[in-house]
Amino acid sequence: MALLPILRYPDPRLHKVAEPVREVDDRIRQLVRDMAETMYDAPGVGLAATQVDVHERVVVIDVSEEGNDLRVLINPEILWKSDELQVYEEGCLSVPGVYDQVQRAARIRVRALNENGETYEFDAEGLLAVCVQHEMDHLLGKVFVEYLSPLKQNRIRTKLRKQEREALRA
Ligand code: GNR
Ligand code: NI
Repeated sequence: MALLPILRYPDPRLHKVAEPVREVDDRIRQLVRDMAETMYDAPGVGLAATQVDVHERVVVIDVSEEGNDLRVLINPEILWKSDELQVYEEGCLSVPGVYDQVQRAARIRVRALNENGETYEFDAEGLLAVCVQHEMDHLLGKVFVEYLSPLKQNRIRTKLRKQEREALRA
C-alpha cells in the first residue's frame, strides 16, 4: 500500500485527458488500492487518477459516513442525466481551502467497470451524483474552479501559488 502525492491546482498536469483502461489487471488493482488509501487518508469522498498524475480512466468514491462503501469506477460513462439541476458547495483535494457552488445534473445513471473488470450500473443523486460528475470532469482534465467566474479563478490561482511558495519556504 502507498499514499500517492496529490497534484495541486494550477498544475498543468491536472488538465491532461485520461485514456481508457484497456485491461483491468493487477497494475490497475494496485492503483485502485493506492488511490483508495490516499482518498481515505486525505480525507476525501472521491479521487480521480488524474489527481495522482496517472492519466487513465480510474476513479474511487466513498460518500458514506462510515467510510465503508468504496466504489471503484473504471472507464465510467454517464448513461443519463436529469434535466433538473442541483447546486452543491464543492471542494477538491487538488484545490485545498477553496469551496464554491457548482450546478450539475441532480440525478444520473452511470455505467463503469469494477476492479474485477465487471460492468455494473447504478443511479446516483445528492452528493454521490455530484461526486461522480466532479471525478469524471477530472478525467477530462477539468477542475471544478473552471465553472467559476474568471475573476474567482484568478484569485484562486494567486492564493494557491502563494500557499505553494510559503510551503516551500517553511
Ligand atoms: O472530498 C471531496 N469532497 C467533495 C465535496 C463536494 C463536492 C465534490 C467533492 S470531491 C472531493 C475530493 C476530490 O477532490 N475529488 O476529486
Ligand atoms: Ni477533485
